[in-house]
Amino acid sequence: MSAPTISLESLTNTTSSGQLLTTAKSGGCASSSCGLSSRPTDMDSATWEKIKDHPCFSEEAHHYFARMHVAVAPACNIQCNYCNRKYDCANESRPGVVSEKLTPDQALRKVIAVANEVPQLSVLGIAGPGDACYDWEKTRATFERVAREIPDIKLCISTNGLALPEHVDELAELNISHVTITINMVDPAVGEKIYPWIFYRHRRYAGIDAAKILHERQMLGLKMLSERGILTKINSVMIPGVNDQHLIEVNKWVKERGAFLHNVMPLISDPAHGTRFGLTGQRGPYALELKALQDRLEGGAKLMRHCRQCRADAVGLLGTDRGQEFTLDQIPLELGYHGGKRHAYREVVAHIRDDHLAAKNQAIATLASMSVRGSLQVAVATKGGGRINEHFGHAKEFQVYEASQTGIKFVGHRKIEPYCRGGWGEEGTLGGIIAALDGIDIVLCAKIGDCPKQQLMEAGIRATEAFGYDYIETAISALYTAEYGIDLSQATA
Ligand code: CLF
Ligand code: SF4
Repeated sequence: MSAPTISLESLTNTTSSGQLLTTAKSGGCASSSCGLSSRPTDMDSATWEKIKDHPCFSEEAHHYFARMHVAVAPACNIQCNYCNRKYDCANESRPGVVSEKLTPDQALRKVIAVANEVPQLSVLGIAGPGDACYDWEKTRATFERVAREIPDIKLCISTNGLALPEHVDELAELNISHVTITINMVDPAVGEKIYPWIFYRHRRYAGIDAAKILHERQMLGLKMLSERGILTKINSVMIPGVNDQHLIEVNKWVKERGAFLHNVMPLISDPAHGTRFGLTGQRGPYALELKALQDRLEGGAKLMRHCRQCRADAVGLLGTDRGQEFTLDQIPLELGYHGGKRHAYREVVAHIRDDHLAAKNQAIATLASMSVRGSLQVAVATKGGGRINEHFGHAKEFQVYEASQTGIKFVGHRKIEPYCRGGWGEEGTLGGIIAALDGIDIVLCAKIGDCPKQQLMEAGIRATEAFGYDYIETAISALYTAEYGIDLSQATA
C-alpha cells in the first residue's frame, strides 16, 4: 500500500504536531521498519546517519529536508576572479545577491524563528558572505549559541580552505559534521588564472605563489577532515577554457583524499556583477556542457547534481527560498525555541520514506525488465516529498530525470520564471520556459491548462497531469513502459 499523500504545504502552514502524526499514521505504510531501511545498499549505517537529513549531502534527503544559512562571516582572505566583494561569497551562492549581515546573537534569533516555523529545517550552514574559517570567531560563536538552543540541528560550513587546517580540531569539537571546500584546481598554473591574490599569515601573495599555498592548504584541510571522519563535499566552479577539463584531475585528487561528494557548479558570469571574469567576458558553461562534464566524472568521486547555488541567507528546501520571510525586522527580540513541529515532521518523514524507496525500487526494476532500450528526459514540477505535486503555472523550477534501462537518475534542474502571475498565465514567460526545457521529452505536473499544454506540444514537448501526486519514479516508470513496450516480468507472470 502506498503511504498517504502528505503535502509539504500542510506542514509549513499552521498544522498542529498531533495532526501531522495522525495524517502520517492514518494511511498505514508499506514498511514495518519505518525510516530504517531507506539506507542505500552501498552505504554504511554511520554515513547514512550523517547524511539522511542533509539536503545537500543526500539527493534523496533534499526532497524532505531544508537548510538555512546565516550571513555572519563577511571577511575573506582570498580573491576569486568570479567574486565581487560587494556581494556574497560566490563559492556557495549566486553572485549579485547581498544578504543581511548578522551578529551571532542576531543569527541565533533568526535560526530559532525559522526552526519554529519551518518543520523541514535540519541544517544550519555558514557560507560567508566571506569565508567562514577566516572569520572564525563569529562562525564559532554562532554555532555554539545555536547548538545550545537546538541540539539536534546539523552544523555545516563552506570555506575556500586557506584557513581551514588551523580550525579542523575545533570543527570536530563543535560537532560540525559537514564541511564544503571550494577546490577549483590542483595545479597552481590553473589556479593562477582564478585567484589573483591571497592573504596568508599576515602577508599578501600573488600569482603562482598564491595558488600554490592555497592548493597545499586545501589538500591538507581535506586530509585532516577525512582523518577525523567529518564528511567533506568539494565544490568546483566550472570555468570554460580555464579549468573545465582540469576538473577531471580535481575529481581524482579529491576522491583519493577522502572527499564524500564533488559538486561541479557552473560559473555565473555577468558584467553587471563587476567581477573580473564578468568584466573580461569570461562565459559560464551551457547546461549541456555542464552535464557532459558531470557525465564524464561518473565513476570518480560521487557527484552532487542537485545544488541550487543558493543565497548566503537562503531558507527552506533547496529550490525554494523563504529567506525574505525571516528578515530581522520581522523577528521578535525575545524568542523561545519550540521543537514540536520539527519533531512531528521527522516522524512523518520516517513513515513515508521507506514507502517512497519501495516505490522507487519497483520503478527501477520495471525499467530494467523492458525489452527495448531507450531513454527519456523528464521534467518534474514538485514541491518536495518526492511527488509530482506542483502546478505547471506555479513552478519556479523543474527537476530533470533521465530514465533508461539502467535506472532513473536525477540529472539536474532548470530554473524558470513561473508561468502564472496573479492567477493568469503569462504568454510572455512561456517562450522562456520552452527554451529552458530544451531536450526534455515530457513534463509531469499536478495541473496544467490546455493553452500552455498545446504550446508545449507544438514545441515538441509533451506535458501531462495524469500522474499528479504520484511518486516521481512511479510515474516515470509508467511512462517508460508506455513508450518502450511491455514489461517482460509482468508478461510472463
Ligand atoms: Fe549550506 Fe552548503 Fe552546507 Fe548545503 S548549501 S553550507 S552544504 S547547508 Fe547546498 Fe546551496 Fe548548493 Fe551549497 S544547494 S549552494 S551545496
Ligand atoms: Fe569571494 Fe568567496 Fe572567493 Fe572570498 S572565497 S573571494 S568571498 S568567492
